Amino acid sequence: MCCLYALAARLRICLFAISPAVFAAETESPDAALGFAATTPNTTSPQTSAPTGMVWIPGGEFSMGSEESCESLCAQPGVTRDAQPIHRVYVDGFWMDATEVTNEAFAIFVQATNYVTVAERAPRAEDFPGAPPENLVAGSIVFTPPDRPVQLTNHYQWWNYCKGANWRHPLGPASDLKGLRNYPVVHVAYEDAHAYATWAGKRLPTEAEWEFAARGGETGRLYPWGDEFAPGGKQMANTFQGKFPLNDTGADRFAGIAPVAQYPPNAYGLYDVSGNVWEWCSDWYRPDYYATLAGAVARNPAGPESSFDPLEPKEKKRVHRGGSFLCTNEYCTRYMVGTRGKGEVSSGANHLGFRCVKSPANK
Ligand SMILES: [Ca+2]
Ligand SMILES: [Ca+2]
Repeated sequence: MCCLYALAARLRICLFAISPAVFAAETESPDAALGFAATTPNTTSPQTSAPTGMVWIPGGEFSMGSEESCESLCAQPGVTRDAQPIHRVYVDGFWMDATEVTNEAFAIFVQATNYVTVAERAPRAEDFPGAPPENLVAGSIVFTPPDRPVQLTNHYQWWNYCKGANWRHPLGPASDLKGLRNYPVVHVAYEDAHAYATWAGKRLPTEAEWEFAARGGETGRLYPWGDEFAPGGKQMANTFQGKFPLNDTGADRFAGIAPVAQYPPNAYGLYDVSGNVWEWCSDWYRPDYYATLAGAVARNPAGPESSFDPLEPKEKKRVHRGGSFLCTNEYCTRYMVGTRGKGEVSSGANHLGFRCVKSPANK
C-alpha cells in the first residue's frame, strides 16, 4: 500500500495542494492597487437560437482577478496571490453550458465513441520508470476524510489513490452511477474533457471566458451572486461546512457532491460556477500570467505558452476554476469568483469536472 501511495503521489495526488506564499514576491505589482473597473458587456446578440443546454454570454470588457484583501477570507495564506494583478480583459461573446457536464451527458459520449478515460487506463511502465508493476493500476483520486483531526499542511491525509475509481465508479469499484444521472461527471483528466467537448462540437473555455461568464456582468464581486457568501442566510453554492476535512455538516443541503443546478443561477443563467466541482479551463497554468497582461486590455487571452507551477515545476498543469464541494474558508476559499486553481493534465479526482463553451462562428 505504501508503494501504491508513492506511485499515486507521482501520478495524481500531488495536484491539489494549495499555493502558499512562495511566489508572492514574483507576482506583486503596483497595478493590483488599481482594483476593479466597470464591466461593459457587449450588446450584440447571437444570430441563432441557443444550443440545447447552453446560455449566451455576451462577452465584453471586464476586470479580471482577485484583490489581496480577500486573503482575510481564507484561513490558509495564498488564495489570491496567483490571481493578481487585477487587469483589464476583453472576450468575444460565446455560448456556455448552463451546468457542469453530467454523468448522463458523458455516458452518451462514451456510448457513441467507446472512449476510455485516463483513469480507466493502466499507467504505462515507460511513463513511471522504476515503479513496481503491481502498482501500475488504473484508478483515480478520491477524497477520504481522516478519522481524527489533522494539520492542514499535508493533503495526503485526505486524498487517496483508489484503484478502480473512475467516472463510472466515482468512490471506487464498489460504487456506481445509480441515482447519479444528473450529477457532474468526475474523474475526468484534461484530455477526457477535451475529447468530450470536441465530440460535442464545443470546446473548453479559456480562463478569461470562464471568469467573464461566472461574474455574470457584475463588477468585482466576491461571488457570482454578490459580496455576501450566504445572503440572508441563504446558501448559494455547494461548498463544505464544518471542520475540514473531518466532517462536512452539509448545512448547504449537500454533504459532498450535489446534482447540478440545485442553487440559484447567476445573472447569465449559469449554475454552480461557484462550488460543486472544479471545472477545467483550456489555459496552461502559471501563477505570474496576469502580470504579463497588466497595463493594457488583453483581448481574448488564451493563457501562457506553457505551464509552470513553482510548487511542482515538472508537472504540466492547466487551470481549474470555481472551487468544489470541498472548499471551505478554513482551507481553500476558491469559490470566490476571481481566484484560480490548477491541476496536472492527466489527473482527475472526485471533485473535478468541466463545462463547455461554443463560439457562434465555431471559433
Ligand atoms: Ca455542501
Ligand atoms: Ca463548478
